[in-house]
Amino acid sequence: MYYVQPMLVTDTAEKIKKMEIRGAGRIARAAVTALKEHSDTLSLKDLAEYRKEMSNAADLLIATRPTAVSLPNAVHLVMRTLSREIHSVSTAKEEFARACESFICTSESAVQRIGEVGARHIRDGEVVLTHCNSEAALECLLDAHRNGVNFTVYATEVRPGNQGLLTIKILNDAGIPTTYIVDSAVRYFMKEVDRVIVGADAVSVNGAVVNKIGTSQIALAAHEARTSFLVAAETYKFAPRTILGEFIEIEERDGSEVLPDTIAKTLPHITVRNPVFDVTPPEYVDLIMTEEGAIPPQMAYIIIRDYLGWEIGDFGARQFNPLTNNCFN
Ligand code: RUB
Repeated sequence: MYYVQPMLVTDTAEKIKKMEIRGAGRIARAAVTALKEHSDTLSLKDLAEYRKEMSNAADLLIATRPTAVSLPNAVHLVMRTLSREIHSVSTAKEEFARACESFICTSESAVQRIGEVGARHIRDGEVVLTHCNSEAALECLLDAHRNGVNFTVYATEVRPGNQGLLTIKILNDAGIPTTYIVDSAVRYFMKEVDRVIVGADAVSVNGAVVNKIGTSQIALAAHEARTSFLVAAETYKFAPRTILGEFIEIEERDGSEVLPDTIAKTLPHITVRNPVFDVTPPEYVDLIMTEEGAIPPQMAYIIIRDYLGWEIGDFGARQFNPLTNNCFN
């Protein structure tokens, strides 16, 4: 039997590329779900062929968006099951399905736990600013609201993808009073803000946070105004390879997302650049809220070593350890 590009894997990869599935946590869960369904539907009997097919599918998914470290981390986390000693395809499939279900469950409960951790930082009467559309950051706001804390929110528009619309819909549905502002108005309003809470696509070993473009400008304005800047990030968004000094690639998308082709073609001397993430240095981050608790950015290495299982000197020799609060442990 030859490799047939699995529909669900290619569909999911396309949706991630086109940002129909977006947000670091959702991307990770969608990729793992596609891999599980692919594995379930394969009818191969030869273990080497099965492993090869799964590895091709994993590569295809990982290649979709370069910045969200949650994607390769999640894929490696489940794929490592297949590098263990296994003697039959049916056992491999069972163990793989179990690892996928475990990852999805762990990832969802991490968001809930981050919500509880983050909600403790939001107090009555406060004004919180959020940027983009982060499940983890929003869960902090929703949890605080469920606990009866009265606060208001500034939510940014998030050009060019307008993810702010998703955010204000969620906040509106929850009944949280929110003011919607354009990205460039952040510094204007910062003096009224008590706390910024954003999500993350990746966190590097030195505690630098990669998140939606504009986040680092918001951090700068928060720093200037002495406003606390909090990041909500599951441990599987921490980037082990940054221990080796590897940089996290910043995705640059097509300029037509910023300036429609119909206009661009009338302006032949104009080039559009569209980086979609930026890096906030650790000096501007007060706390990173993970499912293991809130940590200062300087503790990012501990998360990579103790919760993801990578250590300096270990590269190449080890794979990821299971996440500690794995639903099946
Ligand atoms: C999404 C974004 C989010 C992080 C965290 O960017 O920057 O803040 O992914 O989200 P895009 P979550 O829309 O380009 O994917 O907490 O949901 O994982």
